[in-house]
Amino acid sequence: MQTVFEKTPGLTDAILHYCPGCTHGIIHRLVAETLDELDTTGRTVGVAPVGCAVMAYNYFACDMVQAAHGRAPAVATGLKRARPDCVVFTYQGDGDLAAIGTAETIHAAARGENITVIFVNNAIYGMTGGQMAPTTIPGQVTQTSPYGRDVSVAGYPLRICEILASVDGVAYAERVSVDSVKNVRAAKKAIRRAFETQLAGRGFSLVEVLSTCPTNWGLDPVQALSWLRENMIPYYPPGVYKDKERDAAAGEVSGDA
Ligand SMILES: Cc1ncc(C[n+]2csc(CCOP(=O)(O)OP(=O)(O)O)c2C)c(N)n1
Ligand code: SF4
Repeated sequence: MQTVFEKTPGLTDAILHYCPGCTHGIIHRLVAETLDELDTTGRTVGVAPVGCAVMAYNYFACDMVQAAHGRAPAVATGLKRARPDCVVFTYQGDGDLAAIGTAETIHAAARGENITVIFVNNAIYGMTGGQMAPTTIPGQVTQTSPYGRDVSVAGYPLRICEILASVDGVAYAERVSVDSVKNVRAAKKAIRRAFETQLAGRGFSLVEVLSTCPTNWGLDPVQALSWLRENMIPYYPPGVYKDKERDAAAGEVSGDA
C-alpha cells in the first residue's frame, strides 16, 4: 500500500491527549515538521508550559523542559544562554503566557533573547475548566464570565503581537490561525520564519496561533473552527506585526500587519 501521509519524525509515537477537534495537535505537528525540515530537531530544546500543553514534553522528539506557570521564557533564556548552539523554543497558552507570565514574556522580548515563542491563543484557560483569560474577547462567555466578558469590570483583552511589535528586542512577531488548510499553511510558514530568525541570531521571535478549545467553548469541533473564524480573527487580525530583517531590507522602521 502506498503511504500518502506519515507522522513527522519530530513527534514521538505517544498518542496526543488533547480533546477531539482541539487544534493544539495541528500546532504541534507544524512545529515538529519545521524543526525536521530545518534539520534541527537533534539540537532543539523545547519548554512546555502549564495548561493543556503541559505534556508537550511527551510529544516532541527533542529535549524538553517543563516550566512553572508563565516562566517558560525565563527558563528558555537560561537554556539558550548556556547552550547558544541549541535551538530553544517555548510552547505556551494564553493563560500561561499572557496572564501569570506577562512579565517573563515582555522582559525576554525586551532583552532580545534569541529564542522562539509559540503562543497558542484559544481565548480561554483550557486545562483548568474554561475560565476567562487575558485574551477572552469582549462578550465571550466563559466559566468566570457567564454573562460574557464585561470590559467595564474585567478590562480589555491583551493583543500580544501588537504589544510586542513595539518592543525593540523583538525581531519577528506574526499572528496566524489554524482554522483552514490555507491558514494552516500560512501558520507553517510563519513558524519556519520564526525559527529561521533564531538560527540567524536576530533575537526574539514569536508566532501567535489562534487556536480552538471546543470543550470549554461548548461547541463541536466544526462549530469551534467557525467561532474562531467569525469572532477571534476579526478581534485578532492575522499578519506580520514585525519582521526587522524584512523591514530593514525595505528601508522601513517597523511593519504593520
Ligand atoms: C504556578 C501555577 N499557577 C497556576 C496553575 C494552574 N493552571 C494550570 S493550567 C492553567 C491555565 C492554562 O491555560 P492556558 O495557558 O490558556 O492553556 P490551555 O490549557 O488553554 O492550553 C492554570 C491557571 C499552575 N499549574 N501553576
Ligand atoms: S480543554 Fe480545550 S485546549 Fe485543552 S485539550 Fe481540550 S479542547 Fe484543547
